[in-house]
Amino acid sequence: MDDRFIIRRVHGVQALDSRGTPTIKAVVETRGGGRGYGLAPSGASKSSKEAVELRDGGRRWRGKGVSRALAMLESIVAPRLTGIDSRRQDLADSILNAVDGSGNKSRIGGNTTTAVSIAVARAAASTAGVPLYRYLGGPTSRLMPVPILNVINGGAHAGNDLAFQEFMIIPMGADSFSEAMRMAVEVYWSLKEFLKEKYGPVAVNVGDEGGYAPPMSRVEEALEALERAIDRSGYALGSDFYLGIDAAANHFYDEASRMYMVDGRKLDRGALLDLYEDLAVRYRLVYLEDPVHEDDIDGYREATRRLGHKALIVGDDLYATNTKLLAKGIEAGATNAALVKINQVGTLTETIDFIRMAVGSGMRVIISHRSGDTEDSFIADLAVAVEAGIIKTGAPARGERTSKYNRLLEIEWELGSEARYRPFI
Ligand code: 2PG
Ligand code: MG
Repeated sequence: MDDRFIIRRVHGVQALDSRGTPTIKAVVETRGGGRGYGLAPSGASKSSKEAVELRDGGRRWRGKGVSRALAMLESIVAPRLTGIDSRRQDLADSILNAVDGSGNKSRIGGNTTTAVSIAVARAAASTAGVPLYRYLGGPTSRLMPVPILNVINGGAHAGNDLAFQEFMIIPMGADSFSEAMRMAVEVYWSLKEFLKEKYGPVAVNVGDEGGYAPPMSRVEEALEALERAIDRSGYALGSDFYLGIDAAANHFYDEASRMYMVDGRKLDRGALLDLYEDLAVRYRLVYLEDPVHEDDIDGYREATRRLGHKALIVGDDLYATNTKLLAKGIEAGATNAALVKINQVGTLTETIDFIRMAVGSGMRVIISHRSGDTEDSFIADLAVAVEAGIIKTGAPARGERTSKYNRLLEIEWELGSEARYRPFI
């Protein structure tokens, strides 16, 4: 047995995410001198079905401290992981689930399990002396993801009146990842100029994911601005670029009236789907995430029926990276794509199981950041490892977003002529 891979130490320190909220950084060391870390991100527009973050409550950090989670990590998790082979990700993750025992990670915290699970994978890759995407994906992984960049923020991520949460540009016409990033950044800059001219300097303040948060109140204004920015940069909407939306519809759904509040109007589900259909044609939307409330699986199916032939209809809050929820979605024909966020489920093994199930059913998968994220670039390696072909990780601004893009640029350089880039629609 190769005991270089044996875990000799696991510990955690408190870190901060991009909103200043405490999070966990786990560190795993192996006997062979390998070392891996992992940082847990944190969402703002969460699904009700996500793994539960363990927070202290009380006054300090306004209740958001992680000292209890760190204590659990040191006292319960570390002793159980010490001595196992770091390449046994399945074993490490099943130990995390066993010591948690709650079914939704609420005892030791999904923030704890996410950080530790990532750290185990990195420790094994570092012991083996191979890049993380190679360790996770093997020698054949070479597909770089198409980036979906959220450049106008609304909903729960910004202080404006836009109902939809994310307005995204998709540099589909590029022939490599690095070209895609150049094109996207040029549009991001043109957008800044356009917004400044039209709405004044206040319009180019950025939201949680690095996109601008202009004082707009109608969703069409945001799409119009993206179209103008693409045009100004000398690109064509519908070939070089396409557009995408994460509606995050939970956040503008009114439970009492069962209506959606968009642009100052109350829309029932049918009218909301009509709006998407109209916008999809006019603004070349090929990506629509969480178009309806997370409990309305029929609504997702209806969106897929109406728009699925030309756009990815993506389940985020609907699935919460959970295979049980995905199985229901597959059975119902709810979506043709699924978003993947490791901290929604809390371990890497469960995340990979989710990806396998989704891809096996014919869905596309999109590897995603969280609105509260960190400098940990794990999802960049994951996207290449599983050849997801699509990543969603914010605007090309703010370090917690650029860390993912910069890691992908590095991976593409490492892959050299082996690297591939493919439009997804
Ligand atoms: C989403 C995400 C990431 P949050 O809804 O897709 O963009 O936001 O992390 O706040 O859930
Ligand atoms: Mg979402």
